[in-house]
Amino acid sequence: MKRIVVLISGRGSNMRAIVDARIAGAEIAAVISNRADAAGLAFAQGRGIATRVVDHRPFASRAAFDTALAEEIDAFAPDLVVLAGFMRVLTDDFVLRYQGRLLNVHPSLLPAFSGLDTHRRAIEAGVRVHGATVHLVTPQLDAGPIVAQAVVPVLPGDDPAALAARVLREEHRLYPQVVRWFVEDRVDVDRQGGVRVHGAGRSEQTMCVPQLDAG
Ligand code: NHR
Ligand code: GAR
Repeated sequence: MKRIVVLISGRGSNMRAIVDARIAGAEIAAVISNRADAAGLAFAQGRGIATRVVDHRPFASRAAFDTALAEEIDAFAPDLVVLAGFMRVLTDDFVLRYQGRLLNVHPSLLPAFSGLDTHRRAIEAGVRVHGATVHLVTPQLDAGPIVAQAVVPVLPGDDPAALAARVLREEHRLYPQVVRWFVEDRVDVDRQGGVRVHGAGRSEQTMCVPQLDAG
């Protein structure tokens, strides 16, 4: 059984998609939030999953917060740590501790629009396609090896909320699938940071969702 710890900060809909995917050979060992009011915590509790809160605010430094967070994580001895809407930048030491088994979903087609407020920035830039990226986390923000991406159109009249909702639907398909690949030990990263998934079709690592005539 592969043990997974999921880190959230809020709604937790990606965490929920991973839980609901009921990935064979995987156990969601814990859901940990840096915010006590994260809606995702109640969902996890309802499913009998252990939850923890490590509030970042009382800590004097990012390093001190990350040390406390790592202690909580390590108590669950995870094989995989999944960032799912987790909103704190992590220190190099934290990232290196989980290197190769730390995943994130980012709401853009990286390397475009790393950082925050991606949907508004995509609309303002006038890009015709946008999407989501699942990547391995490295010390440099949003720059780790890309495992899979999902593409959605930017449609006339989109506001950030409409575009975010279109992207989020694809995150919910993409992220559980990538977690499944890790659980099945099918992911290889080469020295250049290229990611190969054994036995996956091209359309699985590159999800294109044209829906160009959708509302
Ligand atoms: N940490 C490292 N080292 N590398 C990455 O690739 C990381 C990471 C931590 C989080 C998720 C990321 C995203 O997908 C992620 C990737 C938060 C911020 C941020 O600026 C940026 C990127 C991501 C998550 N957070 C503010 C901070 O001061 C706080 C913002 C808030 O609380 O709302 O940490 O986009
Ligand atoms: C998702 O769209 C995720 O990609 C994004 O926040 C949302 C979280 O939703 N992540 C980031 O912006 C990380 N900086 P969720 O809590 O419902 O999964």
